[in-house]
Amino acid sequence: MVDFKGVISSLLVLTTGALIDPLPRLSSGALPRSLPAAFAQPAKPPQLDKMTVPPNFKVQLYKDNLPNARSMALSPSGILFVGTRTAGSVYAVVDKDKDGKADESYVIAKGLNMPNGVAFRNGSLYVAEINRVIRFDNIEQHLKDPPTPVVVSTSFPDKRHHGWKFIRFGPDDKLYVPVGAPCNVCMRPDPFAGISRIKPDGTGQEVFARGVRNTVGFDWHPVTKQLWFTDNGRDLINDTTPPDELNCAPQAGMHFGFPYFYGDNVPDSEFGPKAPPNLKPVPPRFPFGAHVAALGMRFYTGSMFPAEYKNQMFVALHGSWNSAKKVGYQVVLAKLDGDKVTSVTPFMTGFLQPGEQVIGRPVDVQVMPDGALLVSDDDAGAIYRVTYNKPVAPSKPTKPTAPTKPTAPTKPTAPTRPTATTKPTAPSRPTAPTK
Ligand SMILES: [Ca+2]
Ligand SMILES: [Ca+2]
Repeated sequence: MVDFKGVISSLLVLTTGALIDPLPRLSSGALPRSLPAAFAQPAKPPQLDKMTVPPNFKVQLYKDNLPNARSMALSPSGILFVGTRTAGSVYAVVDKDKDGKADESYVIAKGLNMPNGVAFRNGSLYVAEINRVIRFDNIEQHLKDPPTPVVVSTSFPDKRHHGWKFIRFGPDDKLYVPVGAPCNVCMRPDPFAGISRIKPDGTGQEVFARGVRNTVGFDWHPVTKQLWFTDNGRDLINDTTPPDELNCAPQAGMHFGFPYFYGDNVPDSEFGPKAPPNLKPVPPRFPFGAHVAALGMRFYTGSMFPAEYKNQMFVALHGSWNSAKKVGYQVVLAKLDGDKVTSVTPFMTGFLQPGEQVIGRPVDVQVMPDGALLVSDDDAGAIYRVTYNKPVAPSKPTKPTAPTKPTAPTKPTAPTRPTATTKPTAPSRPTAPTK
């Protein structure tokens, strides 16, 4: 629950780097440029008991009171950095005693312009706002007194529509920075509707992929190192068209269709005819439902979950905002066979309760060093931790019963089978002559 007494006091005292209690405010005491959604509409208390995961998995609370918690990035020392969209803040979350529950959180920055994207490299936290990327150096040692950020790049468009970013460093040590289409559907020049990348110092900006309407989550396959990313389909066709997409970009220079084609290269009624004649868009590897809002995704590289989860994808479906029937609102598991998606099944559900009651909206997922999976929820302002416990309980009892196995030796007593020979005694049936 949001502590409104705490809110009021924090209006006066909270400064950058302070412990969160519970809503960030400008040091002047004024509201940040972007009013936290959780303030205008108090964050919902996380309802763990309503979350459902497969057998032997468990959902616990990693951290609450993180208004508008969105994208996550983990430092090598295990500090979790969390970006926001409407709240304008960036948080650091620390599990000091490594017991799987965060103990401390800090406001690293506030009043930023939709700082949805966070990435970590060589001791520095990179944060993507709408039109720029900034960097907080040696941040792990300065959670309480974060440095003034270094401006890495200011060369991204300032359009707020789909302008918030998910960012990550790729295997090539470049920072991947998408720029969404500044519209529902429209044609715009580079770098709009694409994924750009820059060197860590901000130079060398180039477009890596085109025809991407708005990706808010991507990861590289742990083995093939190919980029996989989600993409949100356009609105205002109908409730079932077009699909959100799970795409793969094994190399630079590919085009993924937008705005000319969607899904399995279905031409958009308005923009399909305007497609460049030689365009060969790459169809999605998997079409999610329309409007599910596929956002954060990661390959599972941990060792806590069963082996079948290794190198498979978790994808957060944030949930629809304009579908007549609410869809999404869950974390799904996308399984691969080679580079083909073979199944997509619910993994964590319960965000959408009966009667279309929304109690949370998953945004991003993060695999922790111990193999647990974190899930951020910008509606509840919380981060959940999903763990797996081997079903040891049932196997133990069987062991004790093992002593009964000696009964197995009774099998050797199978020699009693010779009783089968008693069958021959069946001939004794002829005794039937008793007839
Ligand atoms: Ca702890
Ligand atoms: Ca596409």
